[in-house]
Amino acid sequence: MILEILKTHSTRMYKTLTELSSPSIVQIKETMKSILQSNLNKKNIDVPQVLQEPASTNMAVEYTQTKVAEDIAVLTPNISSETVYKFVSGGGGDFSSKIGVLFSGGQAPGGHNVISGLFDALGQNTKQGVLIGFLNGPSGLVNNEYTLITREHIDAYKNTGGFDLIGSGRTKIETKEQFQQSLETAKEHSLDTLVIIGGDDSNTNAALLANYFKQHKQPTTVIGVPKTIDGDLKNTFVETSFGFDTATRVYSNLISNIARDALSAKKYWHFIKLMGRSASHVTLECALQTQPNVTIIAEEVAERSQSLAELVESIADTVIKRHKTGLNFGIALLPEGLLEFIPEMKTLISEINELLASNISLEELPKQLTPPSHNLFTIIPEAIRAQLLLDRDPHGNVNVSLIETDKLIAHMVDEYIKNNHTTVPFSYHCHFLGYEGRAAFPSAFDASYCYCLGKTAYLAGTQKLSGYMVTIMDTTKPIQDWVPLAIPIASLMHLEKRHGHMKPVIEKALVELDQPAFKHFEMHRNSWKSHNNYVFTGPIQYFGPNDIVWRCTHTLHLEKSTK
Ligand code: FBP
Repeated sequence: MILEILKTHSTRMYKTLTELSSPSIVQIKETMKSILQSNLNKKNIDVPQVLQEPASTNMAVEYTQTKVAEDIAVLTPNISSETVYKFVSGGGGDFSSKIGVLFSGGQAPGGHNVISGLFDALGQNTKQGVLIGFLNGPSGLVNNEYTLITREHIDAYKNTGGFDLIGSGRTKIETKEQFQQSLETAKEHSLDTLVIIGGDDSNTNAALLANYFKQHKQPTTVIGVPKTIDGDLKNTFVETSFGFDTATRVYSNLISNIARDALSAKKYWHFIKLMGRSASHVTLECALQTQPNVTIIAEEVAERSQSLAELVESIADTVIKRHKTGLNFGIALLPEGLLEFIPEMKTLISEINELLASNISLEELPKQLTPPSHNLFTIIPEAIRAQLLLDRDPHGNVNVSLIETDKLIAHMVDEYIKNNHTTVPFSYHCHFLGYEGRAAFPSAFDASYCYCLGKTAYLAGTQKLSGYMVTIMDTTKPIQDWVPLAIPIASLMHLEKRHGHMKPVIEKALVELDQPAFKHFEMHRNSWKSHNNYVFTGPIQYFGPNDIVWRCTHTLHLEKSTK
């Protein structure tokens, strides 16, 4: 079938069948697979009834109405529908036969299942279907670099983590040329549907592309899929982004292993920084799963306008109190984005950014800081000061995510104790948990959720819902009761200042302090501080009793059970 497609398909990039295969598929031979991978590749995934049926027997009906902000509607006039759709049996849509798909941004477990769901839906609806994977993120679309996805790929990648089947990237489609080149790629392949699997920025890109395609009469339907381990792409209709469940379970297993080591050795404090570029959802979820002694939630620090010194003192206070009851060890969780939520630190970082932009020398820079920022700069350990000055992001700004917050805080707690409580023994280790969780085999939840998202993306394409994001509601219920939806991406967007310019973006969902997950944590954290209430979660289980294999996150469970 592939050779036939090749003959009829555009030849700009297609050469031979061998060249078409991405290198990774050639490498994945059965002998190279772990026993777990072989079994997971073969594992079936349940879907609700509506996603089992061919697209020709499904239709989208109104679920509810939402709102698109006026300033966003002006910027995206071609995709400003305010109807949220639900997919149900009956009626019938068209079917898409040429679909393009790409990953955008950081890896998140389950991505390959979105592609598997798309592939299976495509195969179920047409024998002539082509699924084109654009390589290494949005740049693959812009530069028309791609591979054809085949049954062989799906059989080797189903239920695996990572994005290595087609790769990912962080290119943003921003310039006129990039939009036009993307349109040319869509036209060249006669794409019926383009599926963009990404986070807030990537889904914003999906909406802007959809708007551009419509404006230029390009009939490709653009659909977004909510991905990010950070968990900050969620709203009334998106209960969770995919990957959050698996990543937090991987981290929780590692945290609880460290906790058990601490409990055995009784001599170390462990400072563990957890990924999550801005929001603290990952840290909060891991705290709920493992019950460590100290957990810092960045959104709370901002709410209380805590200074770095106050934060350090509050952690040292727990160290000292535990020491008084004979416990000279503990576990502290810190979110990756913490520094930007400490008001004085945020000011310091923005002053450094402005000075860096003025091309001032690094020796001169500290002298030009305002007195409060200068004071703060001087109490920060030297290694961290160097990171503040030397590590830059692509825009030339301080690369906050590279700053070793765990070391900064642990070092300052150490200094504080040495200066004020000389008799308290304090030894510490620092850890950063991030990449360990982004490419793990997806949990049963993420595997099913993602496969359903892929199938729903196919349906949304057949219904021509361009500029929509697919999502699944009621995921704490049995799979048969899951509700596949499509929501207008424009309704999630607002204008925000980014690098000095107002841009339409999807607002990141931060941890809300009045919501059930934080409230539950707040209610229990004092007892976790003084006792050893660690919960040892163990690794993710993929086979076995349902109550071990099948769990949703504490965050989702708490949010849904209090509604
Ligand atoms: P996405 O928002 O693209 O899903 O990526 C999230 C993330 O995993 C953050 O938690 C982390 O700060 C960042 O990616 C790391 O980025 P990189 O992979 O470029 O090092």
